[in-house]
Order: sequence, then C-alpha cells, then structure tokens
Amino acid sequence: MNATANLLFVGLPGSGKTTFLAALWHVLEDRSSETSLKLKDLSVDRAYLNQITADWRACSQVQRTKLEPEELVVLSLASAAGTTFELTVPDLSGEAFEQQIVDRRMAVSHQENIRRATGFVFFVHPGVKEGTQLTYSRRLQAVIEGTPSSLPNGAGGDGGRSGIEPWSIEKLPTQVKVVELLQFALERALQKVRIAVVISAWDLVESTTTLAPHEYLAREMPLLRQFLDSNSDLLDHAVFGVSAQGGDITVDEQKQALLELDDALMRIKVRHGADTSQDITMPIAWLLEER
Ligand SMILES: Nc1nc2c(ncn2[C@@H]2O[C@H](COP(=O)(O)OP(=O)(O)OP(=O)(O)O)[C@@H](O)[C@H]2O)c(=O)[nH]1
Ligand SMILES: [Mg+2]
Repeated sequence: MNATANLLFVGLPGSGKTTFLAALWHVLEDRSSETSLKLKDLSVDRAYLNQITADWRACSQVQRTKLEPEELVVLSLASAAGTTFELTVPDLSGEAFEQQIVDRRMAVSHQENIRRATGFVFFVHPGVKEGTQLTYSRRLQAVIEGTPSSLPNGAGGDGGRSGIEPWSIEKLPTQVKVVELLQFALERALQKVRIAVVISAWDLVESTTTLAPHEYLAREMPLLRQFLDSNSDLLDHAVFGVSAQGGDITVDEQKQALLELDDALMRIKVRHGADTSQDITMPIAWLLEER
C-alpha cells in the first residue's frame, strides 16, 4: 500500500527540530539498527540532510535554521507492515513560529503546510524556561515587595524599579507560546490531528529525574498538559523524550565521550512511557500508525 504523509515539525527557536532531523537521517541511511520505519528509496535531494548530519556526526552545533529559504525534506519510508510513505517534512525556522506569536500573522505557505499535515511533531526543549518568565516574575515580585537586594542580575540600586523592563509579547512564558502555537494549528487543521510531543535534549532531564516523559510534562508544563488532555476531541497525543545528540556538546568532556562511541547511533535515546530504545523513528511511526 502506498500512502502520503505530510508531517510538520513545530517548535520555538532552539527546540531541537534540526538536530532530530539530522539524527533521523543518520539512522535511516545507516540501516544497521532496528527501527520502526526504514528508508525505502534514496531518490531524494540529500544535500541539506547530508550537511546537517555531517555536523551532527562531528558533534558540531547544527546551524540555526534560517527563515528563508525553507528547507523541504522528502523521504520515502516503509513501515514494518509494508506500508510505504512519502514523508514530507519542511525544516522550519523556530523564528517563523515566534513571528506567528508576535505579529499574529502566518505565511500563506505555512497555513498550507498545516492544512496538508497529517500529523505534528511538536518540539519542546526542557531548558527553554530558564531565565525567562520565572526570573522575570521573581524580579517583579521583589520590586513589589521592595527587596531590591534579592534581585538577580544586579538589578536594583533605586529600589529595583529601573531593573524591570516593560512587558512585551516576547516575554510570554514558554508554555503559553507553545499552547498558542498549538491553537493556531488546531484552528486551521481540517481534521482531528495527531501530535507527537517530543521533549528534546532528554539527556538533560534524565540527569535530574526518573520521571517518564508524560509525567515530566505534567509536572513542568501543566498548562500544556491540560490543553492536550482537554482537547482530546480535536487531537490525539503522545509524549516522547528524545536525546538526539546524546549529551551536551558545549561541555568538552561530554562531547569527547560522544565522539569516542564506536557507533554514532549509540548517542540516540528515545523514551516513551517506561520503554527506552534507540529508535528515533518512533514518534514518526506513532503518527503514521493505522488506528
Ligand atoms: N543536551 C542536548 N542538547 C541538544 C539535543 N538536541 C539538541 N540540542 C541542543 O539544542 C539546541 C537547539 O537545537 P536545534 O536542533 O538547532 O533547534 P531548532 O529547533 O532546529 O532551532 P531553530 O532552527 O532555531 O528553529 C542546540 O544548541 C543543540 O545542541 C540533545 O539531544 N541533547
Ligand atoms: Mg533548526
């Protein structure tokens, strides 16, 4: 059976979309590991994929995706049951999503991407919350209570008042932005959608907790969890923890350890519920599953 699948990778800047795609391409091309989906055909334009995967293998930072030109990736995949898929995934810049929130406008081409999408991979980086809304609300609270000495980042001196920047839409908490992006997508989707939530850089989470991805999401992002649960008539969702890079490549020892692994495949870790595997195709296979 032949089917087409248009998936959309959605996520704020730096949420891990390109790194995931690079690791996915490495695994598909390598073919040596057990994966739910396999590469069927190589007749695709591989220049962009090869470039990001070369960076990934070398543990170099993949480039931030630019707004223009849009990188469109088309893969021909086969499931274990023999169904073949033409998988289209534009690798979009997180800035394009940030702009939707700030300007409340969306490119016509992006609206088309959403309408065509049969599923969404929704990326959330576990570290994105650092230094934004929490810090801001603590600073605000400190000013209100008149305790400038407790202000972080040296704000204060005049009662702290000049340390507070005026509110702007960019300062929205990450969870609110993520829910907003989901709402944009749901408003435009023509049918019930499937959403694979990927908590990227799972290695960072794993070093602090043994919680499963959906439990971690419930604890750290309760608004997002409630939104997903309460809209079950519009969407089906599952939560995956994915370490596509395997560790923090900005820390020399971690980068060295990753480069010394016999096989780059061993960097990858995917957690779903209590199960852990190296199958990075899992979130995509879940989106494509017949139900
Ligand atoms: N520790 C760790 N860091 C990761 C992992 N995957 C991605 N990162 C880091 O997260 C940051 C963002 O990754 P990208 O893949 O560029 O994110 P993106 O969503 O494509 O970002 P834009 O192109 O700006 O939209 C980079 O600094 C990566 O090194 C991982 O598995 N583990
Ligand atoms: Mg990118």
